[in-house]
Amino acid sequence: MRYDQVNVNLDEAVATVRMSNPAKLNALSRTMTTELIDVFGRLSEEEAIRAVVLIGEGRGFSAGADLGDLEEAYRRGERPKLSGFLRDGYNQLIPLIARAPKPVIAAVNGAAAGAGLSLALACDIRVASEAATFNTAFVHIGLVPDSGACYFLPRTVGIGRALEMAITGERVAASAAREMGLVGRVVPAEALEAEALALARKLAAMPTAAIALTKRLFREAATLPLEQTLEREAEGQDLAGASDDHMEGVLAFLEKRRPTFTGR
Ligand code: LHQ
Repeated sequence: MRYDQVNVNLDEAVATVRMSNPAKLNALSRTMTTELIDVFGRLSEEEAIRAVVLIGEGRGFSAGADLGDLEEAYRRGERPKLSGFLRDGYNQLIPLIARAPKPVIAAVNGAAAGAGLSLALACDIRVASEAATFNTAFVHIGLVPDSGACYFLPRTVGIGRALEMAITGERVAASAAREMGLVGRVVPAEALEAEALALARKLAAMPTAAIALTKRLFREAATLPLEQTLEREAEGQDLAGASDDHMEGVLAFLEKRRPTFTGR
């Protein structure tokens, strides 16, 4: 897989996806967004890949929409209708990440702003460098949060903190992000990639099908009443219970040995 602004490294069952436009802190140009859609589409389908790490090249994770893309229109005084831009771009990408049938880890190496923060939020686990910062940014250019931020941010940190972040647009440091549950762990900058990879390798050796079902159940449960959630869990347990990994997990436990999971 060769791209202009994304690098993909495959290492056994783990894929590392590196956004690569460091001069602009990996702002999401149309090119990068299109490439990420292609990458996540392929990685979702690829059964041999059982965990994905998303990281940025250089000192930024992603500064959100590449404001240079629309510069000419703005300079001409045009007020572009942005919905098409979103529908064709981020609105394709975000569900691909959130619904990927395998865990996706955001390794937040630096600034995550605007749609860059949304990208991190769409991932299942966020590991941050001590140098990472988080800001919704949208308000500073007179926009509303997009690319899933309205969905994921309140669900991740609660509506109070989410609104505070969205309305003030203030940058949140890694330690504060950890305290509010925006990221799960914070590690020294130089250890970030190794830590994220180690976590990805660990997850890639776990029951991938059960992880994929868990992701789906959690997303669905966010909008369902209890009884329907219980029913979805029961259906999910039928699927998980029929998996090779369920059989292997139970037998390994009974036989007091380490399980070998295939992801199926
Ligand atoms: C950038 C960007 C950037 C281009 C830094 N684009 N070059 C938007 C529009 C349309 C449709 C609908 O959806 C959206 C969704 C969105 O994502 S809106 C939000 C867009 N993002 C922002 O407004 C964030 C803008 N960036 C910043 O506020 C800062 O750069 C942050 C806080 C991310 C980092 O600050 P610093 O660490 O101080 O870095 P810097 O500002 O010096 O940036 C470094 C370079 O990156 C600089 O270029 P230069 O040539 O001067 O070195 C910036 O111009 C460039 N850059 N973000 N989004």
